[in-house]
Amino acid sequence: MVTRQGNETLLEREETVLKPPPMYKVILLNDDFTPMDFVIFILQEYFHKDTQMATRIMLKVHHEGKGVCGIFPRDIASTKVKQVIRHARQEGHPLQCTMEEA
Ligand code: TYC
Repeated sequence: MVTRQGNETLLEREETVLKPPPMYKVILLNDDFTPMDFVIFILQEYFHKDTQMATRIMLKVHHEGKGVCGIFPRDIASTKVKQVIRHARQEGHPLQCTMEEA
């Protein structure tokens, strides 16, 4: 960006002008079939939650229909969604995972 003060022209460094990258919430959705223990395992394995926090998030999803697992840049969020769905399907569970801009 260029600003003028009297006769002087100031050029700001580019990083101070660029917006931070958009961030995305990774969201787990409830269903009637995926075992609670598997959802807790997913939250520990892919989102680095301890047992207490993983259990808390799983129960929130179970009771309220959805819950946030974490907030990441777009590529990382997208990779996590794919990894979670692939792992769930490998185990025969219908667990759904999605992302939305934070
Ligand atoms: N509702 C599931 C059950 O009763 C548990 C569950 C929790 C499933 C969270 C999915 O994202 C989920 N076994």
